[in-house]
Amino acid sequence: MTPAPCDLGNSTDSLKNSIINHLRFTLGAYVESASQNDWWVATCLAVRDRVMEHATKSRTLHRQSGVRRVHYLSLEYLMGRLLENNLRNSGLYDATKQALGEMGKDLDVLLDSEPDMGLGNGGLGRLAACFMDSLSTVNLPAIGYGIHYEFGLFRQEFVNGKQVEHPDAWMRDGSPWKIARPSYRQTVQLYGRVVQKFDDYGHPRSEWIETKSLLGLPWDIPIVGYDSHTVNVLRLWQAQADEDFNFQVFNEGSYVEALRDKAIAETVSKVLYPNDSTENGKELRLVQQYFFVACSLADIVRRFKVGYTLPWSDFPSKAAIQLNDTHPAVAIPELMRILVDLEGLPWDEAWAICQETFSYTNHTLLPEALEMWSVGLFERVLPRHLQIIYRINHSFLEGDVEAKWPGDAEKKRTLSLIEERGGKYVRMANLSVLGSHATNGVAALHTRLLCERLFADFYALYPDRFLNLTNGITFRRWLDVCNPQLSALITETIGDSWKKDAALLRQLDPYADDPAFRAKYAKIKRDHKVVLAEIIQEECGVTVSPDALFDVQIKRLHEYKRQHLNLLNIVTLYREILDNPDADFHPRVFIFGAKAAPGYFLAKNIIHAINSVAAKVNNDPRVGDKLKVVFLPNYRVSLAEKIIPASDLSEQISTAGKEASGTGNMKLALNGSLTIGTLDGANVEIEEEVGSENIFIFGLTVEEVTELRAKGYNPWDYYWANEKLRNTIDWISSDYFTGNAEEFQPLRQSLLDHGDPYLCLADYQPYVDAQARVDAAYKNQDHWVKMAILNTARVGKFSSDRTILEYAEKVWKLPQVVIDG
Ligand code: BZD
Repeated sequence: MTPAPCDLGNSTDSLKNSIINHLRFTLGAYVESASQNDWWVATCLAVRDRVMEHATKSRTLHRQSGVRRVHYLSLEYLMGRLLENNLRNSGLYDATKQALGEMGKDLDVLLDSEPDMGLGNGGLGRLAACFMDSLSTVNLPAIGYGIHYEFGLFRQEFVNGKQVEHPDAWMRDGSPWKIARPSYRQTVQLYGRVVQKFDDYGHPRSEWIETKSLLGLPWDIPIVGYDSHTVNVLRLWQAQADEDFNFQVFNEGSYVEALRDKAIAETVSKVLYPNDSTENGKELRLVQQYFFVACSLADIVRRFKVGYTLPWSDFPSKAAIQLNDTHPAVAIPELMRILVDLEGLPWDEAWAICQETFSYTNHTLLPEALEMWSVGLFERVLPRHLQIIYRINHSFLEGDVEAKWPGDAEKKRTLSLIEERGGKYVRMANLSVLGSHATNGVAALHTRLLCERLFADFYALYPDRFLNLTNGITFRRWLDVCNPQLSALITETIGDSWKKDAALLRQLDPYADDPAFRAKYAKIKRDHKVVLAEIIQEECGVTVSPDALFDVQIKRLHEYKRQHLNLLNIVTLYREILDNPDADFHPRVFIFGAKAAPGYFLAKNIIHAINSVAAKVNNDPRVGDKLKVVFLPNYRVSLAEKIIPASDLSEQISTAGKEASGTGNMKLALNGSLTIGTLDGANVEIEEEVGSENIFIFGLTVEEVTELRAKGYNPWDYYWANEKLRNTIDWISSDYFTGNAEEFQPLRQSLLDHGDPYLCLADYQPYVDAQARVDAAYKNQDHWVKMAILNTARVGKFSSDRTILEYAEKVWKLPQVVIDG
């Protein structure tokens, strides 16, 4: 008889027992002398035990019922901390807090000691993390696949105002959340060459030979949904050396040589590339992409083959595969290789299966971010995949393209999977569109521009394959976890159903007119500002008043996001305060958080400029409390969770047409921070939801940007026409801020000599005017709070549960499968 597993109850006593057992038997520590880290690990493990039960149940039920599952392929997952989210989602928060309290431990202190799991750069990686939360919450059968990076996104420090990068050893001490699954290890081939062989019937078959191999060890992280028993997993692959490969060398006594190869193999999953908007064409990056894709597809195929013997034509009815941008697009030729070379399917049949299986999300319109691989490099690393891509391309250009535009060489050139100008490159975006049945943009405006511009010819050929799926955020982490006070106020006012149906937040609308509710709402905001002021004091050594307006710009540093436009306004205000000390200006704290890609010179120059202006402004006695500027170092998910609830104003000021969607804009609006923004990305939809009277919109529209460029944009015209602007730029590029007039010449040159590619000068005056409207509005606190409440009440659309349910319905055709408790 199989003995029953021990009882894992959710009571305080049961949790206490589990924590103590883990301290003693897993960690070998005495309760009396256990370290803080021991307590944190033991608590995580106690929670994990309870979660794993549901993970096993979910997996078993999904397998037994034979439902289709979605496989989310992403090179990045920006998970942040997991303990608090898992506690709140699973309903164990109160009991655990009490259990620890009774043992003399403070849960909040433990929560704050957890290192962030920062396996992503920015929006794209965080979106993947929000989606994993929603998939479990709305009971969809899903598996996330990615890379188990040893080092996540670098840790940022400022030295003399300049960014310095350090490695992020997030799991140096291990992580209690991940579980190794050695029995599902996979072997991956790379390099080598292709030969033609013939099978017993005389049919030609390609064989990929003389390859190098690499092992992938999967680590599973359970993903707990809110108030649901579905626990999906995130499966991350770690690269290891294939020991057989080195056996010979090893036996010959070349011990050190053999270990050197092992070290080389392990570099594949060593570190996350820190670029969020330019491709670098590095071989290791391509190897990373193929490594995780090949492991994941082999895993998906393994699961398809276990248990039942279905024809391959049934594969898409069991497995949907979502490509998070083009980074995993090599999955398309990889599935073709599996089906044609290994399984012997006819080409056309295999291609139909591929298109039915894959769908692709585009996250950028920036031309420099579109992924392309040089044909030479691609051929060396993945020779068989290149052949497959050539054949796909040939059938496409001579088939559908020729049929629609007979003899049109120009159409063939733009639609080809191979870019031929200036060297030959594989275009991963074209491959992704062609190999999928659905391509989506991430906000309405972005999707429109994809159809009209980036993929116009593909759209003309296959209009039904394009759709919009506006991004969303998980309201659990971005309200319940990061702002439990506001979450509690909402629940006490309208009940807690909003946590699963965010549209219900609209019920808060009438409370904007209720002075008692407004007072409570305003107090919560102020309390968060007090906490953030302490963090600012600690991190930046700057004293700020919680009564000032907290003006926040948090996102990756990029010219198109225009942190430097924000800086132009700050310097303009600085001068105004000096010129006109008695002006009625409400005190403001400008708060930045941003990492720059280590090789992005101008982005680093902008960080240095902001820090240098901050140093002057913050120490100028003539300014006093009126203006403070702080750049919080090492922006990351756990820091965002502290800044967002304390923010009054949300800076979303990208050049129209450049930000695909943005998701920080949604998090800030949800927490009652009013947006000052351009009509770009999801800002357009935020305005539609909250009402134009509750947002500060300014600047050129996409059409106006196009028009201005067509007629010839010259930033010098704006420079000479606007004295304030001229003085501002001249001042920044003088020696005033650092003692060295050379320091910010790169910034000045970008704005003037290099043509101001993101139109900061054109949008400068409208932005300064919009900021003046903000200042005036903030002076009427009652009205401001009302607007803030209406933002919280009206952004229900931006819940990632809504987004995920749309993917499930329109793209994946997935059933919801409820798991019993
Ligand atoms: O994706 C971002 C977009 O810039 C945002 O507008 C959008 O809201 C989010 C989510 O859809 N894109 C990224 O974050 N991109 C990257 O991080 C990235 C990473 C590696 C290589 C290229 C881009």
